[in-house]
Amino acid sequence: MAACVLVFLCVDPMKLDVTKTRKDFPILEREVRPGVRLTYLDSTATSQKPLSVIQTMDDFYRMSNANIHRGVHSLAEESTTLYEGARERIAKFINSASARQVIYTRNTTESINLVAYSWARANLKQGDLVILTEMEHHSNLVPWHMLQAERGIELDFVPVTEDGLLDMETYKTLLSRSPKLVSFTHMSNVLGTINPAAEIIRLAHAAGAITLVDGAQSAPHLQVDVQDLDADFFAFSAHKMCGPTGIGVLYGKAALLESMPPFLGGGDMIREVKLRSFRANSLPHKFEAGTPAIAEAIGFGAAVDYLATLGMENIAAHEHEVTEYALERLEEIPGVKLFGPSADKKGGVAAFTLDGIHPHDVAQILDQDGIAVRAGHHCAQPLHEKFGIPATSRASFYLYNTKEEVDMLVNGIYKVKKMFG
Ligand code: C6P
Repeated sequence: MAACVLVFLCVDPMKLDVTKTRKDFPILEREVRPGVRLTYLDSTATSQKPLSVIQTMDDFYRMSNANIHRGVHSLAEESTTLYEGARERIAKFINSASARQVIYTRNTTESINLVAYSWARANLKQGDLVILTEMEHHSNLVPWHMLQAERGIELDFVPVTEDGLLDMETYKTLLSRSPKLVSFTHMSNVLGTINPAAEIIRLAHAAGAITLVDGAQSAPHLQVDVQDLDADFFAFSAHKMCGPTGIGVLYGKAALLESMPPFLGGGDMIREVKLRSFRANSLPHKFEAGTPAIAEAIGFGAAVDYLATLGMENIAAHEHEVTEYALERLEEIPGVKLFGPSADKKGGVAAFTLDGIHPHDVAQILDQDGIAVRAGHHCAQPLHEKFGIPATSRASFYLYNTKEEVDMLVNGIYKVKKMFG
């Protein structure tokens, strides 16, 4: 508590102290090869982890490791308390009305699949319409393709405009066809577009549809308030928000989650089992079959503590500053084509092509200088098709990135251009 007070006395609470923040991430100190420092511009794929998360998980395995919900011995109680305590803090982080509405999953992908297998298979029949968008990640496309093949549901898509925004007028037209579900990404992992989620949800509800928000890219970067959004389901992953891999969350409105059948069957998700029948457990355990990712859930709790201490608004403001600078600098480079809207409508993502040079070559040459960017379709192949390109190079920015790193990227791109003549 005393430390908290000191932090706020010493640092302008509106401004993220990036030099100090970087010291929390041991990996940022490393050299990729002798003499070459890491410039990590791939947090959209996965973020780096602060010491507090690493230490929390290390402490758990050293001191408290035991299975949860299964023992009365001290360690079992301790690990259960830590695991459920993390759930409480994650619930608070997204302003869920209760922790029982926060279901632990492996990641965003599994959260979306949970809705597709449980809610959708119980509620959708042949001909029912699900609205998606053209900027979805494969995780929010393929589960619906699978259901379409199995059930004959219909899919339709909100188009993406040339400047990387959702075409809201067409969305309104699609809503007149009485969809059952609208499932969309809050923030695009390629264009960086921050979609008007509250408005999309309000319109969906007015048309009688329920909503699923893919928050994989928004939860790490924006202040998310699931009650304010009025989202029916909200899916996100720990590993993109300073937490470990192997743990994610599906948030859902209590009445919906209560009404849904279990997803996977096994231990912990049951109240009673007979040879020929079972009764499901209450929320949230109904959807958490088998021994879960205990250390990872506890690490996720430490990650949201870390983000909350820095302040999500401060994180978003810092990322905006770096992204705005990055877009300005990248635009200056002849042959660079950027995708997505202007900085005021997007998060910390800059996807681009470089005239005549394959994105994989760009990424590989940047790597020689320790600059980590991703190249490919970023699991958003239909979006790339829409723009008539097979792939992009993508630099992404998080709370530890600096304008100096943007300069490194820009210099690196000039070097790529020089190498290719
Ligand atoms: N995008 C990227 O490099 P998982 O893998 O389940 O944690 O997250 C899936 C996912 C879902 N939706 C969006 C918008 C995403 O960006 C991602 C993950 C990473 O862009 C890995 S492909």
